[in-house]
Amino acid sequence: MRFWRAVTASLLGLAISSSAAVLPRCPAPVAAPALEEDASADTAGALRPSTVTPLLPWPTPSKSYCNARCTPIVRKSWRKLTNTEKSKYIAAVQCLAKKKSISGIPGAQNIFDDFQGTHSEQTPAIHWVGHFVLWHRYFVATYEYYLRNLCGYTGAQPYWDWEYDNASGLDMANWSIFSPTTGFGGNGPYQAGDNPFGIPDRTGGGCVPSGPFAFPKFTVNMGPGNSTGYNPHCLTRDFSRPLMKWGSQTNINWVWDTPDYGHFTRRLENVPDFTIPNIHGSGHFGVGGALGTIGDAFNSPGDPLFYLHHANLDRVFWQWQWQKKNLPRSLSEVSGPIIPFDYNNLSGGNVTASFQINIGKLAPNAPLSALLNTQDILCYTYEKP
Ligand SMILES: [Cu+2]
Repeated sequence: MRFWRAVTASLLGLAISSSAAVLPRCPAPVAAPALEEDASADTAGALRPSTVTPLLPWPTPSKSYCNARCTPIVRKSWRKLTNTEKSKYIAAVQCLAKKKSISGIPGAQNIFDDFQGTHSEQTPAIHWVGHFVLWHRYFVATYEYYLRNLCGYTGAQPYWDWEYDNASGLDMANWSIFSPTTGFGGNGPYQAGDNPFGIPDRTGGGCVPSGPFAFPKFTVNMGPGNSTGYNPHCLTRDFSRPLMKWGSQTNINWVWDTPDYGHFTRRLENVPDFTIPNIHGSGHFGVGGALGTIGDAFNSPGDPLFYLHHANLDRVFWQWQWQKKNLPRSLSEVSGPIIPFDYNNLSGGNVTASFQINIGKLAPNAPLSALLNTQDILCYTYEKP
């Protein structure tokens, strides 16, 4: 695990070496997804209508594409965690927000901020590009690594399957993810404010009033916008129910119904237009609206929910990859523009497998080729929902 040793070195402030990993193809034990039965697990899912049918069956990753040294940790849905597992995850996030910053980003006070600031600095280069989905995969996996190796968390990064919540028939105010006692807290109170993009039916905008990330227990230390100067403020949310509904199984199916990486990743982001659905926008703007932290393109990782939202997008990608008939292709092929929106390559070329992802001082650079397989230098898989 030379690669993660280098990440550990970066944790300790040591020199960072870059990695040029290749896709190993050796048999590996794949952990069977074990489902923990616990009375405290959320049962709202019983309301899920049977009409929601995923287009793709659940994959069984082929052992022949997995690194022999990797016994993957299994990422589970937030609503399936026990209350004890939930509180351990939240405690680890709070712990990360107390660890001394290593990024050198001006306003960053702690490692949680280092992640937010790293995303903020790179926002103009990592969205509507070919590397969007793999940049965010690496970013979330590195966050998971820090939670585990710096804050004693023993689980995997949970995901928020909003398509399930959307299909439950419950109003989003009642979704378990927003519980102030066992979740991330809910909407902020309504506050008038600028809404330059015309987010429909925004209902909040103020500080998240309760739960583990309420001010001043938890502070967002940079932003809004592209400033990474120190500006401590409260976590805000601004629910927009019409935009949250974009996170549906129907829209996931539309993203899945694509022949190759380039078309897949383009559909995942779709276009920045609030009248056209996209599943990436559901978690960001359904929760963040116009004034919420997670709706701020630069500072969205300032809301701890960011990581559960992006883990779900990564799961959608993972399932699509492992369901493709041509696995060598879906574990090696990349495309899409280097310059945002340059889908016709008028300004630059397409990314290639050797294109380097950089997440600043948080981890060594990694080529796209090393991030396509979640059981290579990364080492995780997903539990069946
Ligand atoms: Cu992003």
